Amino acid sequence: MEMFRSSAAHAAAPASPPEPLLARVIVDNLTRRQAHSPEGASTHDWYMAVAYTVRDRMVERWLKTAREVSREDVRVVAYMSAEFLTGSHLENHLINLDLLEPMREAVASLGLDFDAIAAEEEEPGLGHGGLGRLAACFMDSLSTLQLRAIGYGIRYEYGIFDQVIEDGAQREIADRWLHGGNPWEVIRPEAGVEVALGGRTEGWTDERGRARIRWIPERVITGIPYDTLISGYRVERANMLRLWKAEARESFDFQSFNRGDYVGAVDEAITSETISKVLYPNDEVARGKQLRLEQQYFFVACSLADMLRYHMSQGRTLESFPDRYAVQLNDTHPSIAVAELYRLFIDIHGLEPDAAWDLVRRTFAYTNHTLMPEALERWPLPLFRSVLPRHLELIEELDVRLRAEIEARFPGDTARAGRMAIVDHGGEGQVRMAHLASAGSHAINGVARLHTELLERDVLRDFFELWPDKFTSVTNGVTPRRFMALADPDLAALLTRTLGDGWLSDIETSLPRLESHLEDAGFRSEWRAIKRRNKELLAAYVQATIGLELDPSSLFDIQCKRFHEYKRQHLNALHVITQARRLKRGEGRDLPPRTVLVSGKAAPGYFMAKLVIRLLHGIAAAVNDDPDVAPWLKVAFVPNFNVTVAQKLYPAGELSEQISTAGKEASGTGNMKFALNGALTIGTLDGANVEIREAVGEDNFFLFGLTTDEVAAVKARGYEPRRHYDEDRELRDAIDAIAAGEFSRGDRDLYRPLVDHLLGRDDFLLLADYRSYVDMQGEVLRAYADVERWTTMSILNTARSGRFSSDRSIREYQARIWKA
Ligand code: 26W
Repeated sequence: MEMFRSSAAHAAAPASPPEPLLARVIVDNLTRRQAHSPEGASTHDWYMAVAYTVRDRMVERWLKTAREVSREDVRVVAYMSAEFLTGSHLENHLINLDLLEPMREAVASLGLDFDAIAAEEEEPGLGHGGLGRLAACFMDSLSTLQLRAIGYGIRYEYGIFDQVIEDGAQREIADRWLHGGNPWEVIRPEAGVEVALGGRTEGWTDERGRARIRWIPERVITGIPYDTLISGYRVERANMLRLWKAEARESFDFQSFNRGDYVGAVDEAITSETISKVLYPNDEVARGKQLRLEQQYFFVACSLADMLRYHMSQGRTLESFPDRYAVQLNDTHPSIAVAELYRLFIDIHGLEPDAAWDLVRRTFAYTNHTLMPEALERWPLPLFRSVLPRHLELIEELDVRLRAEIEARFPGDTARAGRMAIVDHGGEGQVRMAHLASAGSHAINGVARLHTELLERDVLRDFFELWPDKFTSVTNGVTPRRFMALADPDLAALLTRTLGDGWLSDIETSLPRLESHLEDAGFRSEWRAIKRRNKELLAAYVQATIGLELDPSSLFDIQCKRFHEYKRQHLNALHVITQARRLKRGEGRDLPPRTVLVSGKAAPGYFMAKLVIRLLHGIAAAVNDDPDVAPWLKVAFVPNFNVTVAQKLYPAGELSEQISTAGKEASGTGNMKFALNGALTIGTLDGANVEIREAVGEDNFFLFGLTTDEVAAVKARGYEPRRHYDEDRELRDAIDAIAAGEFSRGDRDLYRPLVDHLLGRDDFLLLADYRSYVDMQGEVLRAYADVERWTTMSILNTARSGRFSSDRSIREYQARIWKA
């Protein structure tokens, strides 16, 4: 082992003396924490040793922040989210601590391969997609902007499934991310919380003769917090993520055991632990499952009890709670918090309902992330009553309040009151969580300008008309630390050489300075060379993963996101089929070659989405081995899209596919990551695409498709998708090819559900947007053929996308909602 040769060896180390301390500390951690000598250590042991070394470096910053929070009268942001898609921690912390290079050298000085060590880290897949990743980007920016914050969530034992592709079909594998141990978390058993569930309520009279209600739960479980440090970029502070694990109060029932009822002895433990066992795999579709409601209430109850306990332990008053904590509800998943805090104030702390409600509203703010009706959570009343009987009583009381407020503002408008009620008593009854969140919050925001407009105009129209001042819009953002510096180190190095060392702390003001280098030939050729290298790296990964050789001189056209019909991965497929048929006819061979890469998971129960994944594999099989097509067009499905895979895709992207039906994608954040890495967008005027196009300039954006209003008009007129099929020969050919089994080894039945849907309903207007999309894709290739023009457009996309930093988003939340 290098480490044990005489120190003379080290004298020869590169210019910036490596941190010998680092190497020594790593070996110390290997021996002390992993109980391994360097000789016998596995790469995983070295990873753990390196991880502990980095974690130890940050503990001081964390304790410093905690001390300040306890001493100062600062407001703490509590970000409540059922999902945190953090990605791997090691390299992100090293970027934030400016230790990546020194660590690479220290590890090299031990004769080890840093990348192999870093690859040992299991990515915590504690989320599905956009919402979960946004929460993680926000935590990075909260730390970097040195705002005191706690991220509250669930420590799922099994995160989002791993996707494997078998014969073109997705198969889900359980994500045992914890099996190798997790060096980044610290268990806090002393901060455990007891959470009640089920049961009934009963009245009682308190010492002041007041009629009170108490909750007699059917069962009580324990929540144990696990804390993970969240570092910031080049700052002396760190925040934390407090994720809750469910455990039985009594993890072992000796009486049952002594009675020989061995199953009974651990029964409670098993049932309790299931609450934090697994992340629900479906996104954008609310399935009223009891366990999901219990998961939501569990982490909310733990988190609010944790905040109140700390608040009271500091001798602070309940009245000052909203001044101390700004609680952000990341969609409706944690919105039961509104009723829980109301219950705690009234039932536990004996506050008067009016005072309690005022405190509740001043504490919460609610972010909506979707317009999809099926994604809005509505809990069946019987289920809700059986799990949370006391909360239902309180919510019924809140509905009385709400009705009074509506009556005062819209006298006699019972229809409006009915539409707005939190509890919809129609049929078996439903508890509408978006209504609870809206009523219980002082601020409501959408995640892109168009999205907020649609919220105010449609989904939350009644609430906007009642409380217009509550509504604001905060366009999403992404952290440049992970999605530029970590994912695209060559680009980051060029930006550091060009913009100076501090660019990463404030890309909103630094990136625009790139425009002054637009005419610099050296800068331009480096720009192209970096993109080329990133494409070669991705090509190597694709070769290694699916055994497909890609042409790094071709246009890398990438669509990576969750599979959903509104995201229209099947529109991308229709374009590929059309292109392949043209090439088969010998057309378009004068244009540059294109590589279409698609990546994303489908919810396990989402039949149509899984069918589109199969179709893409069928098309790839047909195209990639066809000598008349493959030299100009190849298709690659990159399996198991997650944060780690995403970090390989964004830097290599040249064309970013953001092709959702206008009015459906709330914002999108992948669109921002691609633009920041110099990719050009082909997209509709949907979500944040609208603002990206405004920022980069319409000449540097490939726009197509119907607008939101045009979509509404087409639907209002009565949409007949078959008309497009009849009138557009290329479209008809493409659909007929699918129906004929060309991508399913002649099986004409496999894709029938998809073809029938497209020709029958086509809810997401693929056929209506097909021609505009295919023609714009032609524009793209013609633009790509002009290397200098493309380089300019690419540089301008990066230079003008600084506003899509999550630092800017957090500054807006801070200024308009939290005022922390
Ligand atoms: C109840 C099941 C469920 C689970 C997750 C319903 C809805 C969700 C999320 C809201 C889905 C989601 O991730 N939405 C995405 O949020 C991103 C961050 O704001 C946006 O950029 C995306 O446009 C939006 O689809």
